[in-house]
Amino acid sequence: MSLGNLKDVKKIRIILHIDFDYFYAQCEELRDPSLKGKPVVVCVYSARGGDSGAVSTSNYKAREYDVRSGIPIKLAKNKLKDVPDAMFLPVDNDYYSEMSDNAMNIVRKYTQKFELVGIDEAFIEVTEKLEHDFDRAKELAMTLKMELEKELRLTCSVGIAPNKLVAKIASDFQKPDGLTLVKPEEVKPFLMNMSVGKIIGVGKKTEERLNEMGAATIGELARINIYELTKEFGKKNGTYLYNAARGIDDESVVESESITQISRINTLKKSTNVVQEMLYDLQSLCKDVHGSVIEQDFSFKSVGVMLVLDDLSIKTKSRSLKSPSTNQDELFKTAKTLLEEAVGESQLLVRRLGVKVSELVSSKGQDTLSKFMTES
Ligand code: TTP
Ligand code: CA
Repeated sequence: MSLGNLKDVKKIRIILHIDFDYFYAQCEELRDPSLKGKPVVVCVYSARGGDSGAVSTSNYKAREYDVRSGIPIKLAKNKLKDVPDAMFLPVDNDYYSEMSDNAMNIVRKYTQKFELVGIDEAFIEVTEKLEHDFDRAKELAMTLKMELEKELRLTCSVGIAPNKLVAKIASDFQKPDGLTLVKPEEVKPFLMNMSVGKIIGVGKKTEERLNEMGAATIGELARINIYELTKEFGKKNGTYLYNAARGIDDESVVESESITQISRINTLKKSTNVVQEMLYDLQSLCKDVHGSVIEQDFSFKSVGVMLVLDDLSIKTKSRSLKSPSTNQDELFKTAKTLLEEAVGESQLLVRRLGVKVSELVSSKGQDTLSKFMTES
């Protein structure tokens, strides 16, 4: 290999885009496993009452009936009128944020270069960590997917590519539960027949205009010269489209603000509903969470427990403290009270137990709770 080529290899990045499948609806299925197999439609009901409002998302069963994000609830009900087991549920943003925190904390463990781009989406860069090896990136993605499945029972789709643009298109390529690797030499053929609407930032209007210009696919877009594109869309957007058509994108993975919560989950040796039998695990989870809080110079203002019950449904409870704390004993006592309450409210055995702290405050006194960017 010539020195020139070696320099090029060094420049090539490995970026993963992780996108959770039918996220809100998947969270609902986790909380209530009896929903599995039924069409599930998560709805944002408007203040006008009745069925006014729009669909937030739906699971893949509901998508078979063409029920998707953004359509009116009334229309969704109409499409599913002959399906008696179709379920319409209201959004529960706090719960989805909590599931997102849990999921993203797992993703974050894989690299420092982590960028949160939505409640259920993140980019990570692993170029140096994996020494420029795309095959190792595929192994890492499989391990990550397995861990998310094992720890949280969540599925996601992952795209691996030399840049953010292609990684995002790749994660969408084999949904749900997908994994798509696009090596540098595969970028061009991968994009060729893809609709121009797949390019990040190309909405309905731009897509229509591009179609009128004879570019329905990215391959066709690549045949339009830069002058024509900048004339039509302006210098910035025209250049972006010109590069995107060639799979070129230099946007870096911008490390997201610090974490919003710290949590640990354990599978109990034996499922039980006797709090006394869970105290050893609770103590050790609190010790681990506390260790991590101290290591990162945080204090916490909220404590929570999460129980995975024998039917795999999830029960969570959390409580705010009077003031931010760094005290392990306070963490344990609060978690124990929450555990007692949660167990008291459920008939089922507890299979897995989790402890989390949130509303983290850094030692500098800054509130580090960063809000997610939601698309709705
Ligand atoms: P998406 O990732 O766009 O969709 P999704 O996760 O439901 O499905 P997919 O398997 O195709 O990725 O959005 C993430 C969540 O954001 C989604 O679960 C609900 C919410 N959302 C809205 O509330 N309104 C919307 O119009 C969209 C697109 C998403
Ligand atoms: Ca998603």
